[in-house]
Amino acid sequence: MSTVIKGGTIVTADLTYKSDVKIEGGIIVEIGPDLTGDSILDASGCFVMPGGIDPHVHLEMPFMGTYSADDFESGTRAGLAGGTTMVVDFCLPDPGQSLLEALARWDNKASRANADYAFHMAITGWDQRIFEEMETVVNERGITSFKHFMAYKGALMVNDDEMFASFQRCAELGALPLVHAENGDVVAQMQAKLMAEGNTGPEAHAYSRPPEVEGEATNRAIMIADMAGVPLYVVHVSSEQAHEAIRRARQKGMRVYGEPLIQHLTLDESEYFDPDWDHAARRVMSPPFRNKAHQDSLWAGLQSGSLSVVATDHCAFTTEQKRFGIGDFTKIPNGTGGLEDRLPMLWTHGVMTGRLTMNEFVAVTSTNIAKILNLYPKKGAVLLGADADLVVWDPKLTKTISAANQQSAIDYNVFEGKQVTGLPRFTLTRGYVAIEESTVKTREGHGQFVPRAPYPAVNRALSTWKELVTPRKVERSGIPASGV
Ligand code: DUC
Ligand code: ZN
Ligand code: ZN
Ligand code: ZN
Repeated sequence: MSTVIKGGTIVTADLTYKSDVKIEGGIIVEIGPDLTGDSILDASGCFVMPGGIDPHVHLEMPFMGTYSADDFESGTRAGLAGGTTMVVDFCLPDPGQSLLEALARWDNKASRANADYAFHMAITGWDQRIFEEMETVVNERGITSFKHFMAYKGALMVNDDEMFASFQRCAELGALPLVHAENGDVVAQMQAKLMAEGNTGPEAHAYSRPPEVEGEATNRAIMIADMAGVPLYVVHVSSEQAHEAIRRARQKGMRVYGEPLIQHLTLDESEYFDPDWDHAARRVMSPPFRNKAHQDSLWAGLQSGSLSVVATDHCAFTTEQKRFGIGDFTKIPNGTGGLEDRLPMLWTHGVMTGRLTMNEFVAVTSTNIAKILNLYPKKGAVLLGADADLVVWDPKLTKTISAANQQSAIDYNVFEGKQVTGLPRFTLTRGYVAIEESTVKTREGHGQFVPRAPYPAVNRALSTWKELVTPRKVERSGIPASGV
């Protein structure tokens, strides 16, 4: 059985050209004019692009005393409805739990996915067993990226010594460290002070995590990565301070990648001052939304290439869950949705406004992260032999975003009421048409785990950007006697 996507214009990170695409056995087998096949998908007036890859989601995540409400089934369904064909979730071991035991739990949860997925492994402590298990995680499980939380003191946070040890291990294994860069010690103090002063509402969340805590941690993580001789990926870059640190590192020749979120690009801090407690609490995430100047900085970063990827940090909680934090903003579960809306919002606010070209849109939603995570060209490409994870994008389709017609399991949407132009006519996951305009035909369990190869030690181009210093001992003829 073959399928031909007919009459569309292919848009990749590099090229825009008219061509048909033929799919068989879940992969792209032919690209060219006038192709024939067993079934035809009409792409006239549409752009045929690599499906979106969201490298930052938390599905059914145990966090802040509860679980995020979208699981791998509803989360990947939401993704497909919005043109996203692959997600990368964070495997989060419980305190003291073996990485491999945690992975077994994640394998089980993810078996319900409607689209392909990979994992990052979180490092939330440090000991000999973790050091040893990291090798198995990389070489036997194909998980080649490790996440470090510099915030969430007393829970997920790692200290600098743990982070440095893990970064060095990543360098040895050809793996990529990721950081959530906020200074968790400073945040904890700010939270305590705000609460003591009676600032208990969701607006205090933003005051407790100013741009400086993000800028400081980003700089620190970059310097520690440089010491370890490893590249670095900074998740949810929300401020000019963090972006500035990344720009400077890249300008010096370091492989540091920055990932802004669609939420930070399009929503601002005024949301936290809404008189409706629920409205504000539903938008509590870390880092918090910022002001217009920070947003402009993030857009500029995407345009100039100093920021590489647009993600969502999809971590959805219901209104009921958000209300755990009534009277104490530090207990509001952190996180918002976004999986279904990332591509339409970025197209509307990026491509339609002229801030991004269509090719840049494909780069930052799919191809760049496929390259960074060593998934390319299986994912993120319209090439012969690539997986047929494709979106047939209709630039004329419009809708008003609303919780009333979303796939996500939660009861609201942070983009509620926003009009978007540009939506999938079809979304294909390994050749299977999971979305046909507004008809959802997803298949639970269709999604497969995608293992990744480490970055080879013989070619340290990605693993090391500089020679590490080997300590040189000085032979001395005489050493003074100790003591007096
Ligand atoms: N930030 C969030 O808002 N939610 C999940 C984890 C995170 O770092
Ligand atoms: Zn984070
Ligand atoms: Zn509201
Ligand atoms: Zn996250």
